[in-house]
Amino acid sequence: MKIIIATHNIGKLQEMNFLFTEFIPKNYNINLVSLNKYPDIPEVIEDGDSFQANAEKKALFTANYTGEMVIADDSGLVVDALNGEPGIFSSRYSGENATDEQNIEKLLENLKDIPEELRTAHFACVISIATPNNIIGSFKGICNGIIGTKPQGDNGFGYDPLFIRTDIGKTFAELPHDVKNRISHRARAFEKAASLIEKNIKLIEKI
Ligand code: ITT
Repeated sequence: MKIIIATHNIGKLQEMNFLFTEFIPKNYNINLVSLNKYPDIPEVIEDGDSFQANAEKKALFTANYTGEMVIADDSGLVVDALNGEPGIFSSRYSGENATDEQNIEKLLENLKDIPEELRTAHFACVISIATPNNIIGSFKGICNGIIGTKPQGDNGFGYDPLFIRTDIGKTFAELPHDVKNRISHRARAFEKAASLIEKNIKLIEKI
């Protein structure tokens, strides 16, 4: 069966694929499809005031447009010394269509006078599940760390090269994919969502 992942972000899609193999039994034969397979779908304006509001808006709109079961993720980096910025604006921190590199540069500039002990932050992720006209559930996960003073590592996406897990002493971008994907905010949210996702797969597949 087909499940739509309501994202254009390839990094998120790869992590979702990993999380499905970790948390959903393999016998369902699921094909995860991103919005890149729907080039004509209108863009969802992410004007909610929380990760949950934006995740639910993306999930419901996409379910209504495609007629399929949808999983949407709204996520971002919450930096304590910046009063929670960039937060829900993480993907467009340095402007619309900003690249990861530009966002990283802006974050480093805004934190340049902040000492290490005050560079605490967390990643947050809300995963919402929807079918046409129906939000089935939303689940939040967070992951704590600190913001480094220069980008390190080539794995992952977004702010991964700056986000240091203090217990491991490495950025997310320096960790192998499977290690990040077991401890991340997205993994924590998916873990909570998994049984409801499975229940709906069974309902749709009439298993
Ligand atoms: P979609 O809306 O199409 O899913 P997006 O990248 O715009 O793609 P969001 O609006 O949820 O998605 O913004 C999330 C941003 O937060 C993302 O672009 C990254 O900059 C950052 N982010 C979220 N999760 C991350 C992670 O695991 N590692 C690094 N950065 C992450």
